[in-house]
Amino acid sequence: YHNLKTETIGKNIIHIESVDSTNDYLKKIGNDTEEGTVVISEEQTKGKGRLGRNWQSKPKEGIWMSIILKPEIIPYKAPFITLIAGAAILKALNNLQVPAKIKWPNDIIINNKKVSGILTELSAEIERINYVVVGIGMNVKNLDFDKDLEEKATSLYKENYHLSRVEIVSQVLYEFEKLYNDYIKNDYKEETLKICKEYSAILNKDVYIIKGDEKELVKCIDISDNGNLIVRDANNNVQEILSGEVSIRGV
Ligand code: BT5
Repeated sequence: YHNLKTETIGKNIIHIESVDSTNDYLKKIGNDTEEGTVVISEEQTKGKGRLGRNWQSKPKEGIWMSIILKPEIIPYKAPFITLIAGAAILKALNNLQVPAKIKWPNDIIINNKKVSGILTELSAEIERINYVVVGIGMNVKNLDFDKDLEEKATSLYKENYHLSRVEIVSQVLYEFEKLYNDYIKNDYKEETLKICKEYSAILNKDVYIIKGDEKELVKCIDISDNGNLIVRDANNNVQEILSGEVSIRGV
């Protein structure tokens, strides 16, 4: 990672062969670890998605990495960091000529299949953040997936983008650092919001919002300043959807 152009993010990189989950790795050492430390593993034996779901992370096929952050912001502002990571991934991929889109809040897709996902975890007191761990998974070299994922997952190689993992990591961390500093130091969110809207796969579309066993058909109309999804429901009421609690499925 010698060509890394960042100042704090990735200054310290821990590269390991195998781990249960890079998020869990950082959470165990969170209080004693410097902001910006990045853990990258060649394999995860228990990669995690949101809400207890599984993230397939086979050896050497993708980027399985986590970043630890110690922002001095109030805890409720932490979920926006997921959108910052999403915007950084979109910018990085677009810099590398890969036309990716985002399915709010945490899915990066190519040709309607998921290529990358983000899992943000927070350790906080009432008013204060101890640390935030941002996990990024990206399928790079996978040529096939387990049966249950075949229809909905893809990799950069499968889409004919032959990029090296190091190059992508450098770009993602570089773009992430800029957007993250804007947010933490200047409370500046516009660039992240602009990217998430411009490359959105769901704005102006009808989708199902899935929350537990409930499923509701809505039209996505905007992303609010704090990163929530604004939708219009079947009764023509406008609702603001918080990330973290829902999944979104196309119609
Ligand atoms: C996510 O959850 O998309 C978050 C994924 C975060 C993974 C990174 S890897 C480094 C760090 N360490 C971890 O342990 N995790 C993070 P969610 O939106 O809940 O999506 C999970 C769903 O995506 C699963 O239920 C599958 O349907 C699908 N999925 C699982 N593995 C996949 C893969 N490799 N590629 C595409 N889709 C996958």
